Amino acid sequence: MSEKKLAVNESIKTRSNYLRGTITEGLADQSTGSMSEDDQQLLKFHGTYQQDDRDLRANRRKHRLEKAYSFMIRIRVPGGVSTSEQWLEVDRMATQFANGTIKLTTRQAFQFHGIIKSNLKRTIAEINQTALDTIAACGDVNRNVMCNPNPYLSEVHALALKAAQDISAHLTPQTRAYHEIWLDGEKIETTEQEIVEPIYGKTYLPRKFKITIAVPPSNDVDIYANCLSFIAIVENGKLVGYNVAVGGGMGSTHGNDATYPRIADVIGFCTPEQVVEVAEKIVIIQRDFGDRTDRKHSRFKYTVDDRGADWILAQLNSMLENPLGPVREFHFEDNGDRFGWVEDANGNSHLTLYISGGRVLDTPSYPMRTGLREIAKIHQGDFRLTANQNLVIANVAPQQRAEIEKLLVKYGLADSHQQSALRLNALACVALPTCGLSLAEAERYLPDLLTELEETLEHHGLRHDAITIRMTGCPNGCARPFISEIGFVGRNPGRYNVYLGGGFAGQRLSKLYKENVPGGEIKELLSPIIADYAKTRNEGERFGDFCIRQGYVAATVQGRDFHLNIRPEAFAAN
Ligand code: SRM
Ligand code: SF4
Repeated sequence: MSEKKLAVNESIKTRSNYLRGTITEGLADQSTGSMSEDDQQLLKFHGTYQQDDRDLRANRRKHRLEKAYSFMIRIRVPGGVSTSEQWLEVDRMATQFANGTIKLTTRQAFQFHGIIKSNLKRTIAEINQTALDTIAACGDVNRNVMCNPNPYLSEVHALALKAAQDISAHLTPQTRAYHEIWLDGEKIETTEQEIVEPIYGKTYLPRKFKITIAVPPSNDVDIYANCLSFIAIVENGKLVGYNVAVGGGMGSTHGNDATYPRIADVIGFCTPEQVVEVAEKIVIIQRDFGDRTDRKHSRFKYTVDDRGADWILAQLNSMLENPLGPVREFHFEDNGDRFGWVEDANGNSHLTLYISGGRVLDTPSYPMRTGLREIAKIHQGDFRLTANQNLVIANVAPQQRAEIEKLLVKYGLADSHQQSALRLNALACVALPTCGLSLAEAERYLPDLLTELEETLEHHGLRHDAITIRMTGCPNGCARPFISEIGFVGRNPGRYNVYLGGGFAGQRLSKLYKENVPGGEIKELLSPIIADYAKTRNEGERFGDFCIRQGYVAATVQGRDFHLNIRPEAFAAN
């Protein structure tokens, strides 16, 4: 049998000399705002994507102008924790180099949009001066490691955050290319024999890799959507270790049933001391057994499905000094954020603010960014980015709280979470105008759709009932729509596939309810189901569970079933 050809990206990585490519030369070329195709792939490993403003495409084409190229920069924030000083610097750079906004992502990172090529190197250098970085924020490597954002609430959270930071540091690429290109680091020649990347090797991973740590009962980091997750197990108030979950992921492609979202399998239990070792070995398994021929089949979730979770466990155990133990009991209640103030055992307070779409910006009626800047100037605690695109002003000392509360009122932030439970549990990915892959709007459209749906919910007395609702501009699933109770996924401009039946704690995949629905018809489509829910739900029954019990959709038990048992009416012509 002939060997399958490797994916093009594999040869780009091989030729790149550990991610150098011709990035330095490309940055110096002032004749264009773009970079070469190969370097665009390599730039991702350095934390930046070439994009263009899609709102301007048609006009620029008409005037025979190059696309309006610019770069997105993703800043890694392991566990989502940033200091006030870092917040102020990110805020400054958002004005100086980017489009005046800070994007809080669904993986607890910062993003800048709209950086032009001539500012790229300086921006990345200045990010590094703040003790943050962008390496491995994107690319075929381990990405930003997530962790529940409220570590001060207990000793366990603090330990989980430390574990996330340790994993992140251990799996950061070792190549000096990053320092050479962006930080004017000295070029050190390496010999053929030297091991530059002890974990990744020359061709890194077949595809992106994602890790998270959760402390039950909160699954606010969506462990079931990650390649590898650790679930903290607490016995008698003490962290005794972590359950290990493998093979979660969201990305899929419309019309290609070989691609599908997948819920992670919980395969065993490790001690706190084993966490970094387990992460390293799982990454090595994916490095060696992941599919490098087809990038649509190269995520770890497919390695897990192709070989079986039992095989992954056996392989892992053969590589560990001590094998994993049996899975311990755990329970997740939800995957949302807890808004408002909470106080911890030390007397410090933490305030979770609702940030629509994770977009921190000023508008005439809501100077949110200015308010956060003024708070950062005096706040002695830190800022925590949540995986639901929200923000925690964390660790506020008792003597500072009144002063911070005054600023919250002054800038309109105090009421940020006075929203319907639907809105507080809603997520939208970036989509247009910056995302080159989006088929429809998400961040710019969801708030209006929520306003329409709120009318229906209020009408049925459901304003305070939490229902998770997520929208993405395409099926890559950046806002994890396939595990929400209601999911909208861009199909065509202005049209969405509507999914129902996801688990309230992110523990179950949804199912297609109706394909290619115009945005303007979504309220009409969902209103009868919402009315039925208000009338006939069981005590405490969640919307996703209800949709399955009432037969609106079949339950999706595992990723491979995602495209099965869809009602024929779901495909009726629109
Ligand atoms: Fe994502 C690609 C934005 C979280 C699955 N994602 C992209 C790109 C870079 C588009 C591109 O490749 O050209 C988007 C840039 C848009 C822009 O203009 O900023 C993009 N993804 C985002 C963010 C910013 C969405 C947000 O609104 O917060 C999130 C940044 C996270 C971070 O800080 O690292 C983001 N992306 C996710 C998640 C959620 C998660 O990780 O928990 C997923 C689903 C989980 C998963 O990985 O399976 C996700 N993004 C993808 C995929 C599909 C991968 C696949 O398995 O097929 C792509 C496309 C790709 O890789 O080819 C993608
Ligand atoms: Fe872009 Fe699709 Fe991700 Fe949304 S889900 S940010 S449209 S790649």
